[in-house]
Amino acid sequence: MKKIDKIVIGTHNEGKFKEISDLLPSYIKKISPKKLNLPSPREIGSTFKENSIIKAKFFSEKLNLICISDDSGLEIDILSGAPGIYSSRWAGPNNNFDIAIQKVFDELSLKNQNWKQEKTISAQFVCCLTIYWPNGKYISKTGFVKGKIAHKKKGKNGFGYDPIFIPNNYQETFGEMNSVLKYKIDHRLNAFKKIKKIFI
Ligand code: ITT
Repeated sequence: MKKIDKIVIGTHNEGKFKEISDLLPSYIKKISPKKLNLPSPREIGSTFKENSIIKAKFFSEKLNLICISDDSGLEIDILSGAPGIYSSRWAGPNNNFDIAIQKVFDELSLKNQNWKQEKTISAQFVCCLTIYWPNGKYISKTGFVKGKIAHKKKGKNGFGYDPIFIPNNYQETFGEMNSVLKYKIDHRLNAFKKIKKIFI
């Protein structure tokens, strides 16, 4: 297979763009659809995998280039996996994660008023990465990181739900954690490990 020397990172999310850029070899030229003013496709899939393929196919076809895309989110066990594929949508049209995180707390309180006193609120971050080639070939792989929901927001690092997610075997939230450490244990790395041979 021809070595990949240029790739579209098919996301409008700057946190994801940076993390995926750092996972890829430095010699690969990384292209941002946001910088090209390309809008995102509608995420009409019902799984992370379907939405990840929709994004990768869309940007690959628009630019006639190989694209890697990510569909990801937070699944909370006692909320039956919500927000799940709606993780981004819980933040509303202005992508406000104060709103999304408040919604998580409100939904947990609706389920159980005493959720802070009860046992651990287990959750996981999920990420499906898809690499899509202009000839229509693609590969999709999913990775996870398990953890629990913090009782309040903590930390200013990262993005999205990072301030309320404490990964298993750690005491601090992803929002408090140094990004170098987060990148070594998270769902995106675990998905990437399953496809990285493509880049070797
Ligand atoms: P693109 O579709 O343009 O990639 P998006 O942010 O809308 O950007 P998703 O539809 O995949 O992406 O939504 C994923 C959401 O899940 C994202 O907005 C975050 O809120 C959350 N999320 C995913 N990975 C995360 C991480 O590592 N840390 C914190 N939140 C994360």
